[in-house]
Amino acid sequence: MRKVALITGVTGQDGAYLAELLLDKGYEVHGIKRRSSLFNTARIDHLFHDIHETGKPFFLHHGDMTDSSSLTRIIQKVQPDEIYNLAAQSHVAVSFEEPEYTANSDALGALRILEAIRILGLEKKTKFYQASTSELYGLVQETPQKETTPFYPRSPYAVAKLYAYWITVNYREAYGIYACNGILFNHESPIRGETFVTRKITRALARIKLGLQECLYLGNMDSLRDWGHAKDYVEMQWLMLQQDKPEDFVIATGVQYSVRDFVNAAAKELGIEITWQGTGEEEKGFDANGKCVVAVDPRYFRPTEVETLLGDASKAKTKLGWTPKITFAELVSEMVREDLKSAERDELTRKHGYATFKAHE
Ligand code: NDP
Ligand code: GDR
Repeated sequence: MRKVALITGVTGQDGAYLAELLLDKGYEVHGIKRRSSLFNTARIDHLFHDIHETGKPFFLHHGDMTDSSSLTRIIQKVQPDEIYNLAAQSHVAVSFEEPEYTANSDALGALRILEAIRILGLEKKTKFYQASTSELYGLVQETPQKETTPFYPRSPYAVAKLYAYWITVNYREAYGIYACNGILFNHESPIRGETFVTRKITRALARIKLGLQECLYLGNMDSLRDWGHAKDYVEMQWLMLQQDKPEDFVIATGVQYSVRDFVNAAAKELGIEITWQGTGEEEKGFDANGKCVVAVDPRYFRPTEVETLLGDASKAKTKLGWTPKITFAELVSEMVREDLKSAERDELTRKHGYATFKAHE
C-alpha cells in the first residue's frame, strides 16, 4: 500500500522540495494551497504536470491555516499517514507588521491540525511534523544551540512558533500522537523566497552584474547565520517521521557566516570584488570601478534582532545518521547561477523592447 502524505505550505520552498522527495519515494502526495489572486504554484507546477505525463499521484486542495473547517475537511478526505506542517507566515520582519495574523496562522494553525487529528480519531494513524525554527533561540542562551538550549524568542514570528513547538510536544504527551518538531536552522536554495536575505542578495547582484539594477540595499550586515541547503533539510523532515518513537531534532550545518560574508561569496561568483567602507548605517560596498553596489538602509533593521545563530546537529547525526551534503560554497554558487540565468532572460526581454525593467531593491 502506498503511504499518503499531506503537506501544508506545499507552494513554498520546503513544500516543493519535500513533495518531490516523497513522490520519488512512492508516496501519494496531497498539498494544501491557499487562494491567491495570482498563480502561486510556480514552484510545484512541474510536479502537477507530471500527473498527466508520468501518472505520479500529486493532488492539491484549497485550504488555509486560519480556517479549521478547510483543514479538518481535507484531513478527513485524505486520511494521511503523515502530515508535514510547513505552512506559515514565515518572514520574521513581516511578523512585526502583522503579529496577529502571524499568531493565527503559525501558532493556532498547528493547533488546528493537531485538533483535527484528534477529532477525526487519527491519533494512532497520522504522524505529524511541525516546522520549528532556530528563531526559537533568539537571544541565544548557549552556543552552539542544541535540543536542550533554552528558548528566548525575539519576534512575533518566533513567539508564534514557540506556541506551535509546545502544542506539538503537548499533543504527543497528552494523546500519544506521533508528533515531532524539526528545529531547522536557515536553509536556502534557488527557489528561496525573494525577500529573504540570501535570495535577495543573489538576485540583486546578478541583476547588478547585467546592469538591470543599480544597488542592493540591506539591513543588519553583521547578523550571523548557520545556512544550509533546503534539499538536504527536507530529507530530515521525512526521516524524523520514520523512527520508532517521535522526538525533536536540531538540523544545522554547524558553520556560521555573516550577511556580509554571504554578499562577498555571491559577488565573487559573479567576478565582482567588493571593497567595504564605513560601518553601521554608513556601510557601503564598492566594485572595482568605484561604483557603490551595496548599501545599508536602516528600513531593513528589525525592532529586535537575532544577532547570531549556530546549530549543533549531533543528535540528528547520531540517531538519524544525517549529515548535510551541500556546502555553503556550493549553495551560494547554485543560487547565483540560477539567478544569473533569470537575469539574462530579463535582459534579453528588455533588449528586444518587450518590457522596461525598473530596479526592485
Ligand atoms: P515559505 O515562506 O517559502 O513557504 C510558506 C508556505 O506557507 C507557502 O506555501 C505559503 O503559501 C504557505 N502559507 C502561508 N500562510 C498560509 C496560510 N494562512 N494558509 C495556508 N498556507 C499558508 O517558507 P519555507 O518553505 O522556507 O519554510 C517552510 C516552513 O519552515 C515555514 O513554516 C517556516 O516558518 C519554517 N522554517 C523555515 C526555515 C527556512 O530557513 N526556510 C527554517 C526554519 C523553519 P503561499 O505560497 O501562497 O505564500
Ligand atoms: P531569518 O531570515 O530572519 O533568519 O528567518 P532572513 O533571510 O529574513 O534574515 C537573515 C538575517 O539577515 C538580516 N538582513 C536582512 N534580512 C532580510 N530579509 N532582508 C534584508 O534586506 C536584510 N539585511 C540584513 C536579518 O536582519 C537577519 O538577521 C528565516 C526564515 O526562513 C524563518 O521562517 C526561519 O524560521 C528562520 O530563517 C530560521
